[in-house]
Amino acid sequence: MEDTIAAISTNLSGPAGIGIIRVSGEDAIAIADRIFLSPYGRKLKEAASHTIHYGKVLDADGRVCDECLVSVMRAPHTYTRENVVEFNCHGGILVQKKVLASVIAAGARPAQPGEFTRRAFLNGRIDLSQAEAVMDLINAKNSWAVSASVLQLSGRLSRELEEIRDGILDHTARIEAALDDPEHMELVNYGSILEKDVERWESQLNALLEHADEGRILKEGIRTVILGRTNAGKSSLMNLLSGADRAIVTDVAGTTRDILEENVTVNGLSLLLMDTAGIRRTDDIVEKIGVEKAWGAVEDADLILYVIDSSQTLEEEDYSIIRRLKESGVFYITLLNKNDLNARLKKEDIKLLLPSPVISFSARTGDGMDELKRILTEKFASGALQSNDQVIITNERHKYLLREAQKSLNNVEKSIRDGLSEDFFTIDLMGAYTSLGMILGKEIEDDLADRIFSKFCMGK
Ligand SMILES: Nc1nc2c(ncn2[C@@H]2O[C@H](COP(=O)(O)OP(=O)(O)OP(=O)(O)O)[C@@H](O)[C@H]2O)c(=O)[nH]1
Ligand SMILES: [Mg+2]
Repeated sequence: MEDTIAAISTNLSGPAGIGIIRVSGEDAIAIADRIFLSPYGRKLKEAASHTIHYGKVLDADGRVCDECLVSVMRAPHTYTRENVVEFNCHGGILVQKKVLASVIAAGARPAQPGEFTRRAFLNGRIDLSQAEAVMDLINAKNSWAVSASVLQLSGRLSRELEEIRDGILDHTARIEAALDDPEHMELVNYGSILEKDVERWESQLNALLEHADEGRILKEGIRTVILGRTNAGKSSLMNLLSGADRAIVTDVAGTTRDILEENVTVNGLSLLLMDTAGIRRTDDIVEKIGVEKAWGAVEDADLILYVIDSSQTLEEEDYSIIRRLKESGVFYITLLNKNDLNARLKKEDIKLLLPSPVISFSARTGDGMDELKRILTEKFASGALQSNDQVIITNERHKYLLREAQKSLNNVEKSIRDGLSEDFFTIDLMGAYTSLGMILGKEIEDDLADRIFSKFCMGK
């Protein structure tokens, strides 16, 4: 924490208009002054905080690397709460690397991934859940995931958990004081007072956990399994939705053998699409494994797209699929594919067998796509995913700790109901206090923070 760190904060995957080299630490401004040449002879150390200055950056030999604008931000009102300097140089990869090398030669150390955010955390500007929200925001794959991360970054989750922790501490302190000094403080009927608060906290945690599945969907995408008989057109649908020749399509039954995954966005909704092997009895050992995998994928799907070739009649395999879909409890949509050919199956035929939306579709012409998109958005946007105000838990670590806290609170309730003595309450109260604190990074071992920040990208 004592040294000054530097990294390229912009994306290095290709040339861009601007590249930013960020420097943070006590000496950031002094280091920047060593390599910054102002046409007006200005020194950055004399610059007011949060101002921006035009000049040249020199390398170790005094040669000009680039022209740039340099922002000077003094502690503590910065991202890291330390002195921060940002070189806004040209966005070429080589230019950025040269400017960074020059900053390093002038005395900074290359930053680790996530080290700026780590400093923001260690300096108390944000808590761990907010730091994690920064990473989620950067990695967000769709607009809902962005909103969820922004909400968490704003500290909504932190405040809710802090309030519960305050309450817990309050009760614990009162119980312990009374146990220490029974002559002056009484605990008559304390269980029933405590119970009301515990119940309220439990329902708060419940609400957070109830939306946690939406969080997974937001983050990873809706796990969407494309299921159907061989040659129904599953891989064609995969290609149509992903807008690319992702999967091999042939008229040979049994073309797809393995599960093929692809992230696609439909009306701002991300789907983790899985194309599977066509369902049929087969002696081919590879295909057999593929069919088993397809059945397996149904187990943890959020959505199933059941593809039927409408130019054919239903066969035994279709009836097993239909049975499985009904049992699965997963939301499914049936696509009567190949509607550009002569139909041998009608919507009504399917609706009788399988209560679900049925769409007349063609993976070849794209007919039915709009209806599919409409149903998808309707189902997920207006149904499950429209909890604008609710803090949505997107992080597995948070989910786990919320459940741990819930268990501890359950134990408190049980102790109260069983009429146990008050010191039993405090043990589990403190259990919940600790679990919630771990979400915020208040009770945490260093190696956990290390692990979390090591997953960050460079320069953040
Ligand atoms: N006419 C017509 N042909 C289609 C349509 N969709 C797919 N096909 C054709 O049907 C054949 C099988 O398509 P695939 O997408 O490979 O079918 P699949 O379900 O992935 O087949 P397997 O991987 O073998 O299970 C190919 O020849 C496609 O060109 C469609 O909407 N209309
Ligand atoms: Mg296929």
